[in-house]
Amino acid sequence: MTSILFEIKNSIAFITLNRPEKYNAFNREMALDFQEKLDECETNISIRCVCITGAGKAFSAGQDLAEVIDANGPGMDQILSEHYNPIIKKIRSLSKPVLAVINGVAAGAGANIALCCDVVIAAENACFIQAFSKIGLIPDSGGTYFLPRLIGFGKASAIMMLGDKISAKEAERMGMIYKVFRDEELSAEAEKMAKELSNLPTRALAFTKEALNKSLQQDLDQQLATEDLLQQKAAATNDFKEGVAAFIEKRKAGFKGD
Ligand code: LHQ
Repeated sequence: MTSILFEIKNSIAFITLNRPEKYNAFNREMALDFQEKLDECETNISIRCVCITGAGKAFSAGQDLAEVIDANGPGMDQILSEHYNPIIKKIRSLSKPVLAVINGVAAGAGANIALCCDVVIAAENACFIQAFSKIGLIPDSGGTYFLPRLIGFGKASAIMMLGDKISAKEAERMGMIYKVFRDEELSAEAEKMAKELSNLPTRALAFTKEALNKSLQQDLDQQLATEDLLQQKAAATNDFKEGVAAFIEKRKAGFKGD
């Protein structure tokens, strides 16, 4: 059984974490395969949206803890540098929108991979756990970067230190994620949102993502300069011409992603 399922349908790449009996916990094989699929999403120009979810009951329980104590498993010096850090960087630099569809528990690195995606939606029964403190680790996979920026420093410290289980509804209320849907509606809503994202002007979304990435570090002057530069790039796309033409002609725009 392959630990990552990958399907491209109507310009949308569906990546499914697929070790359901282990709550889709990451071992080395799954982490490397995931990276390969993210690379394919970048290079395949037919893909205009990436949708990540988990098979079975969980989204992902983070690192496979059995692998950590396996003498033949990867060393502690490899797990972040070769597994999770490249995953987070690939998602943040991917020039297509990444939609995380949280179907169940997202714990440890599983939670923080979810939180670095562009749009995060979840089922009502899903939850987020910064499980690290319970096993004597610190939050990783970008968690200490994204969570305080999403929900504020105080709440992030409490959640990370206590390791509390945060329900999807609570996560939505705090601004940790975008929206919650009823369990039985999640996959239809995810397909609808992925379709919408894939039909938008893909290059403008990539420039938006680039500007947002930079906004996490730059001051206002630098950010205004970044917007100026990227807006000129957006204005040079065919999709911008199409967007304006469609507005003037009072019709729906047909963006092609170029
Ligand atoms: C698992 C796991 C799991 C293996 C559930 N591994 N099997 C970075 C640096 C270096 C090293 C370490 O890691 C990291 C990054 C990290 O991600 S650290 C954080 C690692 N994750 C955790 O500590 C979470 C551990 N899991 C749990 O706390 C619970 O399983 C949760 C809260 C996720 C779900 O609880 P339940 O709904 O009660 O399910 P369960 O505990 O019964 O789990 C279901 C099955 O999945 C079970 O297998 P079994 O054969 O007994 O039915 C678990 O053993 C397996 N599983 N998480 N991380």
